[in-house]
Order: sequence, then C-alpha cells, then structure tokens
Amino acid sequence: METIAPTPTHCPYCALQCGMNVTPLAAGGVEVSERADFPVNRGALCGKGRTAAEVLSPAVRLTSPLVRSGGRLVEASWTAALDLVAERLGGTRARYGADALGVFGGGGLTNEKAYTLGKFARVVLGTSQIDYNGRFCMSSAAAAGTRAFGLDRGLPFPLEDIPRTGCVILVGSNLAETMPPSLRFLTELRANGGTLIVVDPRRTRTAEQADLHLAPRPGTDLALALGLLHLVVTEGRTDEEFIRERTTGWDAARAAAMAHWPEQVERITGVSVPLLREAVRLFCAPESAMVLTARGPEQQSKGTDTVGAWIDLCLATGRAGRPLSGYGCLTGQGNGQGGREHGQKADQLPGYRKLDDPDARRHVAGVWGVDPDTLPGPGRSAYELLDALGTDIRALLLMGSNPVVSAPRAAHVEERLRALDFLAVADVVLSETAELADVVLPVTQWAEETGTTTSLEGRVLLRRQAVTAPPGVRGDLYVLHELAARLGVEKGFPADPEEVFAELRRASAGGPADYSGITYRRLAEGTGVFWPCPQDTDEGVHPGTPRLFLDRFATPDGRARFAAVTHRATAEEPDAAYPLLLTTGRVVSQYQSGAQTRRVAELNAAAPGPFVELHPRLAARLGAAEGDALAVVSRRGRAVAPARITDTIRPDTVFMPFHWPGEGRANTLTNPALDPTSRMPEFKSCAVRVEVVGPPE
Ligand SMILES: Nc1nc2c(c(=O)[nH]1)N[C@H]1C(S)=C(S)[C@@H](COP(=O)(O)OP(=O)(O)OC[C@H]3O[C@@H](n4cnc5c(=O)[nH]c(N)nc54)[C@H](O)[C@@H]3O)O[C@H]1N2
Ligand SMILES: Nc1nc2c(c(=O)[nH]1)N[C@H]1C(S)=C(S)[C@@H](COP(=O)(O)OP(=O)(O)OC[C@H]3O[C@@H](n4cnc5c(=O)[nH]c(N)nc54)[C@H](O)[C@@H]3O)O[C@H]1N2
Ligand code: SF4
Ligand SMILES: [Mo]
Repeated sequence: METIAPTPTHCPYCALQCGMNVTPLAAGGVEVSERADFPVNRGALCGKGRTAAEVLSPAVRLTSPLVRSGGRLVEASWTAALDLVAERLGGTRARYGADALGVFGGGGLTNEKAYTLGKFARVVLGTSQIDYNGRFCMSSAAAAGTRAFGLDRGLPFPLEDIPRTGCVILVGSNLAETMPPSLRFLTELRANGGTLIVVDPRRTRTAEQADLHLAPRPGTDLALALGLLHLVVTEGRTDEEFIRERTTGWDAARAAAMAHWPEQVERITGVSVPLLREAVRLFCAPESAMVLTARGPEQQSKGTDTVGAWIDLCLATGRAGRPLSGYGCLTGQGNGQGGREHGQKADQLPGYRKLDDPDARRHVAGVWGVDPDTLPGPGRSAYELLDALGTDIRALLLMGSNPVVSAPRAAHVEERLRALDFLAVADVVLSETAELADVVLPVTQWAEETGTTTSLEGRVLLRRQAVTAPPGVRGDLYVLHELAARLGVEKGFPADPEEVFAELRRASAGGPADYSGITYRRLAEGTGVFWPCPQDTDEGVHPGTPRLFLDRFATPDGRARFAAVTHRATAEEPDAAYPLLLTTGRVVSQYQSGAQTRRVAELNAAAPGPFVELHPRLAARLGAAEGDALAVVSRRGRAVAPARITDTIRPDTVFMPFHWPGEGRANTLTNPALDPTSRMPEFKSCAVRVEVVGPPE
C-alpha cells in the first residue's frame, strides 16, 4: 500500500502555534504526531492539539451550505447560497447605505484571510463597519504597547529568552492551562536560578509553580503595579541612566506612583505590604527581568492603563529594550498576532497601518488599485458593532467567531443577532451563532488548506495543507472571491493563499508590521521568520527581527514613553445586592466558545461542562455543598452551574470558565463596560450574587 508522508504544519488552536505532523491514514482518518524540529514546543502538544484532527471528521462538521427556509436551515448548493448572500448584502446596501453592512472576523483566521476580509469590507462592500474578536482578546495590551514603544508586537523577544532572564512577573496568565507546552520555559527559568512571580486572584496550576504568588482582588492590577513602582522609587531601585537616555515622561509617572502608598495599595488589592516588598526585591535583584501579561489585567475597563502601569515598572527599572529584559503580552488566538496587523480591525490597514493616516491610505489604496478617497474611515469596535446589529447595521457577514457564547452580555448580543435582516456565517461547524444565520457557508480548516499565521512571538509561520477537504466544503478565500465577483469586483480577490500573501507583502511594505521580505519558500524551509522583515536589499536577505527595541524604541524620538496613570475602580463594584466579584477564564481541555473542542469526545470527558469555583468559606456562608447547582446573578442575567469548592480562590471572588452556551453561559453575566482607549470589555470582573438552587442532579 502507498504510504503517505507526514506534512509538517501547526496546530489550529492557540497562539503558541505548536509544530505538529499531520498524516492522512490509508484506513481513513488523520493522524497528528510529534514534530520535534519546531523550537517552541519541541514535539510536545496539549490535549487539544493532539486531538485536533477529530474536528476534520464529517461526523461533527458542516459539509454543505445551509439556507434558512420556512424557519429551518436546509441544505443548498454553493451557487444558490452565494447568490443569496450577494443579493442580500447588495440589496441592504442599496436600501440603507454601505455602513448598514457589518463584517466580523476572528484572530484564528490566517493572515491571508484576515487581509482579504479587511479588503473585502472596504473595497467591495465599502463599509467602515468591520471589527473582530481580537478586540476581546489583547487590544488593551496592543494599545498600551503602541503608546509606550511605538509598536505592538506581543512578545518583543522569542520565548527561548525566558529561561535566561533573572525574574519573570506573570500577570493574569494561566499558561499551565492555556499554553501547556510553554510551561517548560518557566520551569527552566527556575532551574537556572531565576525567579517567578505570578499575579492571579486564583492559585492556578501556573501560580503553583511560582516563588511568589500575589492574589489581588480582580480588577486591581493597576493599583498593584503602581504600588510596586512606588516601592521601587522609595527604595532607590530606579535605573536613572536608562530613564534619562531611553525614556520620556518619568516625572509624571513618578508623581503618579508616589500618590499610591503601599498601605493604600494593600487595602485596594488585598496584597500585603511585605509581599509587595518581596516582589520588588525579586524583580530588581537580578541583572535582567521581564513582565508578561495575559487576559487577567487586560480584559478590564482600564486594561490599557493597567498594562501601561506594568510597562512603567519595566521602564523605571531599566527592564526594557535590553537583552533578556522587557515587557511582553502573551497573545491568545492561533493568529492573534497576525490577525491584528492586516486590516480586519476597525481602525486599521495592512502592515499595522492606521486607517486615518493619509500616507497609509495612499499606499494601501495604490496596492489595491483604488482611489484612497473611496476607502471608508474607522468603524465601531467589536462590542459596539454587535450592539448596533438590527438598528444601524442590518446585515452581517461573520467569519471565525462565535459571539453567542463569547461576547460580553451575550443574551443581549444574541438578541441583536436575531434582530438582523440578514446574517451569513462562514464556519467549519454549526456553532451557536451559525444556528441563527440565514446562510451558513461550510469552510475548510487548518490541515485542509495552506496559509500563514503569526505566533505570539511575532514569528510568521506556514501552515501547510496535509489532507483533502470533504466535497461540499470550500475555503474562506473562495467565499470572498465569489462574493466579490457577484458584487461586481472581478479582480483582486484570489482564492489562492500564496497569491494573497504576495499582495499582503506589498501592502505591508514599509509599515510597522513589514512582511515584504517573507516568502512561502522561506517559511517552508525553516521554522518561521520574525517580523519586521523588509524586502531583501543589495546587502542581502533580511534575517527577520527576533528581538525588538535593543537600540531604540519605535517611537519618533526612539524613546519609550511612560504612561503615568492613576488607579480607578472597576466599572461595577460589589454592593449589597451583588456582593461578590465574578471573574472568568479558561480550562485546559476546552478552547474559547468551545465550538470546535466541544465536538471532541476526549476533551468533553475531561471538561464536560461549566462550573462555579468558590472558596470553602463562601460556600459555608451560602450553605452550598460540592456539586450543588448554583445560580450566579448579575445585572445582565442569571447563569446556573455546579459548585466547585476550592481554597485556591479568594473568598470574595467566584470564577466561571466561558466555554459553554446555554444555562451555564458565563457571558450571560459579564459586563460590556469598555476600556476608553482599546474598547476592550470588562470580562474579568463584574458584581454578582450567588444562590443555591439545589443539590447535584
Ligand atoms: N485551554 C485553552 N487554552 C487557550 C484558550 C482557551 O480557550 N482554552 N484560548 C486562547 C486565547 S484566545 C487566549 S486569549 C489565551 C488566554 O490565556 P490566559 O490569559 O492565560 O487565560 P484566562 O484563563 O482567560 O486568564 C488567565 C488568568 O487570569 C486570572 N484573572 C482573572 N481576573 C484577574 C484579574 O483581575 N487580575 C489578574 N491578574 N488575573 C486575573 C484568572 O484567574 C486566570 O487564571 O489562551 C489561549 N489558550
Ligand atoms: N467571559 C469571557 N469571555 C471571553 C473571554 C474571557 O476570558 N472571558 N475571552 C475572550 C477572548 S480572549 C477571545 S479570543 C474570544 C474568543 O471567542 P470566539 O470569537 O467565539 O472564538 P472561537 O470559539 O475560537 O470561535 C471561532 C469560530 O470560528 C470557527 N473557525 C475556526 N477556524 C475557522 C476558519 O478558518 N474560518 C472560519 N470561517 N471559521 C473558523 C470555529 O469553528 C468557531 O465557531 O472570547 C472572548 N470571550
Ligand atoms: S498549546 Fe496551543 S498550539 Fe500547542 S497544542 Fe495546545 S492548543 Fe495547540
Ligand atoms: Mo483570546
């Protein structure tokens, strides 16, 4: 029998983009196996990556377009489905204008798809109303990074630098569950004599690895960072030479920090002054140190200022723009980094250019062959866009997100989706959002198509096609190609990813995220290329840029900018009616809205459903026993899930994972209060009360 060689590629899920080999089996099915040559995971995979091929099975995925008829979704031909989408989008535009058309994308889409989706919205539909789920992910860190350094690349250094630094403060990241193979970098750090500080209201599996665990009240990281900065100043641990040579704005930042007394910070955060002092000592003692943030401090209505305060701590101590030192954000989705660079964001053009910058508009319009004046301006942010469905926005094209489960105040978002005149969803499975659609387009997945992603390190990678998609399924690029043609744009929307990438290179050339020197061939031959990577010059091939900011920051004057921020309360503090704080997050065996992982038996067995994590003291006060059905009630709604009692959480806080729809949907409760700069919703804290509904079922 013919043996089929494995294809080296990358995982469909998170931003670590672990390398894996994928082989179609002669007997049917697809095997995922170890690929040791990729330096990030060196063969290791988490359970999600290991079982990813199960979602390729026609048993769990969509294999035919669906069109709503008589209230039900029924199978239809591709021609009929695409005709209908084009007709309804065109009709809505004719009646209400281009901005009545919305487009919603995802950070899991490849660079080619994200680029094409942004171009499709602006060139074919002519709408400004496009945004994507990355707004819910790392937008606060992106805004703070851009403000401080003039450039947002999640990690300005490769993960392999972590074991060689002196101290890492990991703020609101549970990477033991969210990126398991990366835990190795922290273990190696400690084996090398470095120290790890974890900041998390819960003693997570990640926090258990730490030398020091600080457990602040949710939503108080800003005060915590300022308290540490205060101690850095009063203990004389600032790096005056670095501040003088490489930064601006220290006087204001120093004054802001001095206004946050350690005792006052202790009262706000619940972290004692001796622990604050110990953290400062561990962070400042070694030659080098890093601060890494994830969703804990970022998904707050003050996420941008919060990350700004952590960056200020790095700048004041000279822990930025130097080898083995710096601030980084651990981006989340498979293409969470690339997805935020190439134009599916409301205010953005490819290459991380700004939509309101006349030079950027001219450059990109030139590549697209259109008049810059025809490009719409910036649109609404993700939640604001979803909130406008059925009123200002009458028809929506959604690709790569499942907001019925993942958006804040989800019952309201679900109602807005139902209020649309027309909803088209491209997905690989019938997600909860696809269930509401008028047309569902079944698309190919990671192992069935080729495309690039950019990992949390800023490393551009090639995902290669390894298997053939079932008949009846088409690519997202094909969908956009066909819709563009039906809406009168015959050229400029190729369905071939390499052709799209060639154009993306030109569109990004000279921009902050410059991909122009990267080719599929280069990516196929190695283990990825770090952007910026400008076009080859006479001096030769540009090697890419694993480490940023070592000589200068990307600001106009080359200096990093202090943020100088002040602590403020969360948008919804507990009161008599809602006395507790709810925070939300993830478990290792489910991914995001669960659309994909809830279809894998092994993962469901490991993580079968939602739960409410609470402290034994709180449980005793409520009279709740392990497994009891608890109702968690916020001003937005009510969710019911079993109690999981553990002393690893603060007694004033309850935690729910957000991976499930229905009665236990955490996002029924969450508060869509937005950060004023990044427009990030406050997923990480809202006020709730908890009631015992009854004994376990
Ligand atoms: N298994 C799994 N892995 C994933 C994903 C998944 O859904 N499942 N999703 C991927 C994506 S898109 C992302 S964005 C990443 C997210 O990766 P993480 O950021 O690691 O994930 P979360 O669980 O959302 O949040 C991390 C921690 O923040 C803590 N936290 C809650 N509130 C606060 C607070 O106010 N302050 C602080 N400091 N901490 C707080 C929570 O207790 C939690 O342990 O994971 C990626 N990897
Ligand atoms: N309460 C709470 N809510 C949260 C968070 C939290 O911490 N707490 N975290 C937020 C964060 S960080 C994120 S990133 C969001 C994520 O939440 P979502 O945006 O809902 O992300 P996914 O569940 O990954 O949805 C991706 C959808 O696209 C489909 N899909 C996968 N690949 C492709 C493709 O190539 N093409 C197309 N067309 N479809 C594809 C999948 O099947 C799935 O239905 O959730 C946010 N919501
Ligand atoms: S850690 Fe992330 S990239 Fe790696 S196997 Fe798991 S889900 Fe996939
Ligand atoms: Mo995310």
